Amino acid sequence: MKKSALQIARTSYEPKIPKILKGVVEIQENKIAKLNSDQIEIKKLFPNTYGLPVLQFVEGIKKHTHYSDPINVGVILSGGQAPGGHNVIAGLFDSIKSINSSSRLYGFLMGPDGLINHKYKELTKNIIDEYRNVGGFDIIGSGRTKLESKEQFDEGLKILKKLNIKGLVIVGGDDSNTNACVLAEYYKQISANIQVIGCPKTIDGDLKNEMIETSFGFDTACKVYSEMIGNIQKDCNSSRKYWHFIKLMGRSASHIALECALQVQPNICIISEEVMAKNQSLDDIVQNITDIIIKRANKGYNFGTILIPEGLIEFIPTIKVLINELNEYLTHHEVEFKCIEFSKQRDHIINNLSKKNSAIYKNLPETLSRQLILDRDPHGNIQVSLIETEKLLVEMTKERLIKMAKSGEYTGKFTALTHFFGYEGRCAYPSNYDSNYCYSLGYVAAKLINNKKTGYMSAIFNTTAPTSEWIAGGIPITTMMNMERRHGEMKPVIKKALVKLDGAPFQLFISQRDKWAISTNYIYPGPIQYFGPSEICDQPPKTLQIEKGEIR
Ligand code: FBP
Repeated sequence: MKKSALQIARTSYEPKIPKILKGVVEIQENKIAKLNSDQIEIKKLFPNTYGLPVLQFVEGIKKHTHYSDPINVGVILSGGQAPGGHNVIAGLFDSIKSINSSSRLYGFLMGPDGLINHKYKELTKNIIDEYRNVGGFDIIGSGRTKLESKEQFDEGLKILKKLNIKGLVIVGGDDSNTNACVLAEYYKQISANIQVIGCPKTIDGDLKNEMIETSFGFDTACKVYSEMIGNIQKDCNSSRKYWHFIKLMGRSASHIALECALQVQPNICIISEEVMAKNQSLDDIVQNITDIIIKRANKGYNFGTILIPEGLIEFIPTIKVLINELNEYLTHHEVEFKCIEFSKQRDHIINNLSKKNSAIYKNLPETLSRQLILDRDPHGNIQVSLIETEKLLVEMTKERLIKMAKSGEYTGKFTALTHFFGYEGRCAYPSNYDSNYCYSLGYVAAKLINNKKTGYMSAIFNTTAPTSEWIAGGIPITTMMNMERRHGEMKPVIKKALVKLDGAPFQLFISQRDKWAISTNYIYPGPIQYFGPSEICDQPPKTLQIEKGEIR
């Protein structure tokens, strides 16, 4: 396979790891500061993995390990791609080899399916070396199958036993780490002697809490999108004739939109969590957009940029209630609904929803109403990447501006272009931050297995400090769980971290946004740099730095 110059250069980059991981470590057990709600139910569902302490690796005097024999480990990449996944695997590989050079690493192919269907490959040094610091999940592929039934767990166990695997690492987002915890609990309950460790992945940035600073891939994806938005801003400030409506990935929370807004200073950035808190309707959102377009037009600026979080539609309170009813209806009438002709599906839904939701659904633009009944993902989530919110907002804005032009309230010129940035960033070459972070996460996962831990998520903290000072450990997954309604049933799931409206990043954004809206204050971040001065190449995400009070 022909390689680009950067690919060659990146595969030989040596990720920096925390100093603590280089020497002899011992494990310190710390108490959990704060627990989520629903603890009684979680305790009942996870009797074997509930109530574990938070772990931190500290300098040790003597080797504190349980396996001196070779240790075989399996790995699964689950869910959407995120830059750095290959480095988790590389860190895992190097770590088990450092324990015993005869240890083996097996990758299950195409996500959890590989475990259930016994499709795997051994990851040898030659294979690993090809993928170091390179984006994508193609070393073993990824998938979204939900690991949830006893039959799946038992099938998995057969192959894990056959390969003499002691530990399984599941690299995934909130749903996949929830599955990792369920699997850990089951294997513990049946004394299978297999440990399960999760790894926090998702570009969406919504797998974070007091103990997980960020999910991997968020940094790189936001840097890629910010570069592209910056380029668009340069273009629109040059030609001064287009409004760019840019939808950004982030299935639920608006972390990506907020991070990009802080990096590029657009004219408008919608934050879904604010829309929900203010109980805004689709019309309110369009009203805000048109107000700014008119103000800019009055200054002669018939151009601008608008960032739209992918998950917006689910945060508009009335639509959220409608989606909940649609989810329940489609779960319980899946077979019947699939038999209905496409042209009749919309009317069928209108006739089967409650009166209030039926009226809301009927009044939605037809394209949106059809997109809301598309297939859910295996975890029961609506696939918001298929909903064209950016186009919907352009249409509604245009309609309103035409009306206002007729009444003489608007005299500007409105030409809009739409973009959706999501897949463009998910497989980018990981930034140095993600390369180092992911390699360390993988390295730690192996150490947790080596110390007989199960039901933990591999964790690295203090990541805005120089890498050598990063702190490493493990977080019990059950501490992140609460009960939520999924597929019409209450299930234990890891709580998604939404943008905190009282948090420093959002507060900084709102203190600046009126200025950014009317005048033109664009920032052009440029492409990710991999080689060069540290202040250009090694910057952590801006939101994280603001959260820690390092940027005000
Ligand atoms: P994960 O939560 O699995 O990391 O995936 C996140 C994401 O990239 C979302 O931002 C997006 O809505 C979704 O995946 C798209 O899913 P798919 O890859 O199945 O099209």
